[in-house]
Amino acid sequence: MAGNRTFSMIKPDAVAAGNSGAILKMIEEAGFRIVALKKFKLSEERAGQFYEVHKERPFYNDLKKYMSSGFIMPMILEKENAVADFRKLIGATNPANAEDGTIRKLYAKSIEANAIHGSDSDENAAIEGNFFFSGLEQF
Ligand code: DGI
Repeated sequence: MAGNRTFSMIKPDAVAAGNSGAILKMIEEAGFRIVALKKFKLSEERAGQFYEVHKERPFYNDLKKYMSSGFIMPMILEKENAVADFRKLIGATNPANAEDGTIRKLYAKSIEANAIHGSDSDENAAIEGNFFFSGLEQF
């Protein structure tokens, strides 16, 4: 067994800044296997679906606009203890609070444009992976 899986997505600010390669390198060097990966733009509607849990929050409209403002790179990752280890690698939601050496500390621009997403539970990892990838793409 190669471990379990999490879902991640490099966000528009980091792709636009040319940091996707450096971020993928950090992910691989931290021991994650990239199971599936693609790059495209989300519509505002699809971005809103992805962040539906936040639909009552004051930042929801801005978040939808931001997440559809440029290319994103969704991916499925595999490693022992994938969800928790990946959250550690990316750091706190607000980069001002992220620890040194984390992806968000290095590359995030703000609490909204925070470079990368990482699922917060095994259940959400499966839901979010299925949102972006068909079963055929998840071997
Ligand atoms: O799981 P996380 O991405 O670390 O954080 P989350 O699930 O609480 O929030 C999802 C995204 O929503 C987060 O990556 C950026 C955005 N967000 C969260 N809190 C705020 C926010 N955006 C703004 N503008 N203000 C916030 O307080």
